[in-house]
Amino acid sequence: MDLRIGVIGTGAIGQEHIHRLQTKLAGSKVTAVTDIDLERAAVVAEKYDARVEKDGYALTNAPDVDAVVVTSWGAVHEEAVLDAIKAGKPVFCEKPLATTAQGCKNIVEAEMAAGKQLVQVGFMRRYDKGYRQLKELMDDKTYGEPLMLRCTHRNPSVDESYGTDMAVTDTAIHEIDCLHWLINDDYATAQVVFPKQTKHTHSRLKDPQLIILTTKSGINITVEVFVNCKFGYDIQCEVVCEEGVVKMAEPSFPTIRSEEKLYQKLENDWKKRFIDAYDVEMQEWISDTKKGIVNGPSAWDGYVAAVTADALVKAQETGAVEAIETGSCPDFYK
Ligand code: NAI
Ligand code: ISE
Repeated sequence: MDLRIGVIGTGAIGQEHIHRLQTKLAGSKVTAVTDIDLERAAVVAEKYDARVEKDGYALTNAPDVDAVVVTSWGAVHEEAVLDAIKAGKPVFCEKPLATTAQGCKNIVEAEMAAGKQLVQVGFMRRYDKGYRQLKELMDDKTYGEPLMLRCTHRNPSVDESYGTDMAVTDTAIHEIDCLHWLINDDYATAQVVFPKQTKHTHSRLKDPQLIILTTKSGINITVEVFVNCKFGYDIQCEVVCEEGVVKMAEPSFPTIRSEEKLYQKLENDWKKRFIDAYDVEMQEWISDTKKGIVNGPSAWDGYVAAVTADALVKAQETGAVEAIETGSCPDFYK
């Protein structure tokens, strides 16, 4: 039987998820949608043969909604996820789980009190083929222990509303989630260094930034965030291990020989770069939800991401090395 899904927030990523759920993936059906912009919700509902609910609470509690997808603005995620937990319904929430660490903690506590894991956070990198290949090598310790990670997260450009903290909270947040999962370790410290700034940035944005994380076992991680790099969307991850260096595969494009040049295209859009990952993420969530389990990034992972992001934003301001203190992962999430 199809999993009947209700979607809260019919903006950009909400529409993309509804499109993949209704047209690409197996085993689910979007039955209801809602948005504070009810006209937008109505247009989307009509296009995808769903109905409109008046608000998130009504949608979550509707009898023909088995599970909820939250794709509204970050600031209202906490309330929507808590409603789903109260209703005992599985919920997939786009990042961030909540905009504060305390908000994420409230969700963790509510889920533990309910006694069953229901929450998955939309960190899609864990479903990307390149990262999964690296993860297999890390889990098997094929090249020994990881010692250092060198990553880049480059976007061609950002608009004027993007400020210095967003390099952490909106952009590097994907590495923050995916890297501790990749190397099976917990973060210990956070630091941010600002190199010479690009002329393409604006007064409220420091760009580029070098994020430095260390883990409890002493692994050193650097993530270059450069969001006005101009040349394309460029995600790299290299792990230096004891017995070898492993670099994530680049997305594959044909090699072109033309006009005395030999080159390959680079992706320029994060949606295209991770489109397969979003599909796999949602397909696995559907099948795990039907089995009554959560296998993807949990509410605890959402909390870890929020605490780590807070430490990095503090480090942007202080210039110091800041401690990352999440406490230990409750058995409930192990
Ligand atoms: P958007 O602004 O295009 O869409 C958000 C929609 O939510 C809007 O239509 C808005 O009216 C609606 N909304 C706001 N408050 C609501 C409420 N209380 N109830 C119902 N609807 C409400 O934003 P976008 O780009 O779709 O982002 C949505 C979320 O997805 C954000 O948290 C963002 O960080 C996350 N996101 C995740 C990505 C990923 O790679 N995993 C990529 C892009 C966005
Ligand atoms: C955006 O919100 C994303 O989630 C993308 O994956 C990231 O590359 C981009 O920098 C963010 O703005």
